[in-house]
Amino acid sequence: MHANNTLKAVLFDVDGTLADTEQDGHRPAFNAAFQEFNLPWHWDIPLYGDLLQITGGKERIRYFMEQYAPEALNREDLDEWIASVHKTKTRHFKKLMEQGGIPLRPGVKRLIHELRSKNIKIAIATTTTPENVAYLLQSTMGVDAMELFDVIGAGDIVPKKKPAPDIYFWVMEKLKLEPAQCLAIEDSENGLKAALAANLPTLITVNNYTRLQNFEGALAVLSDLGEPEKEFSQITHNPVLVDKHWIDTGTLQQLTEK
Ligand code: XBP
Ligand code: MG
Repeated sequence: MHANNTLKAVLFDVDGTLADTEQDGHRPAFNAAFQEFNLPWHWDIPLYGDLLQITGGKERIRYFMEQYAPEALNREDLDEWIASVHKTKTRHFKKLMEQGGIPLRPGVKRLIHELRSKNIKIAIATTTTPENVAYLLQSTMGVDAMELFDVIGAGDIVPKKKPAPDIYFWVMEKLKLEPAQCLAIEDSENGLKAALAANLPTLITVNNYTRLQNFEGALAVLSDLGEPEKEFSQITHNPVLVDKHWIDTGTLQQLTEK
């Protein structure tokens, strides 16, 4: 094992990776904001799947308008207006998280605590609004959940969102670590592109919106991180994962040594 290849940090994506927030969290929050603004827009489950190709909520609203409501683009205060619709969406997302309807995905909580106990750093690298990260983590892991993370990179902190690698560069700079010392966990093709462009070894856990996407270049593609009582299924095979049924720190270390 090379000294610089020892796993020092795991960088987690949020939406779709920590929890299935897109379909039942962000999507209804966007729809509630549209209603509050008296807009005749409704993002159903399949449409939202298409819109997910655009990362970032404000960017997604703009893209939707370009495709389906171009007349609404003519307003002079367009940027501010989109920002205010999006702010309303964030308020609705908070309410949904407080109701506690969206659990963490299998293995997430266990792995986070295990990494902490082994002194491996943990970080967040997401395009979502920073408040959303707090709402999700606090509703699922308690009021002090944010303190578990060494670095949180979120939202507009870098101008170019995923699939650009910028958020990963930002997080690694804060961690003072090189890509070979880190591992990213993502759920989507856009997320994988961002992580690979930052030279990060990347593990994929898929969800309903992403399972048919292209994950070439990933260390492995799994249903989820797995638990001893709820084992993951493997979608692409990696020799390290033969006879493995859930992801633990040792397995992540082995995956990065490959
Ligand atoms: C997911 C996103 C986000 C969310 C919505 O990013 O693209 O935009 O869909 O959140 P990731 P905001 O998987 O990297 O976390 O409305 O706050 O942008
Ligand atoms: Mg994601």
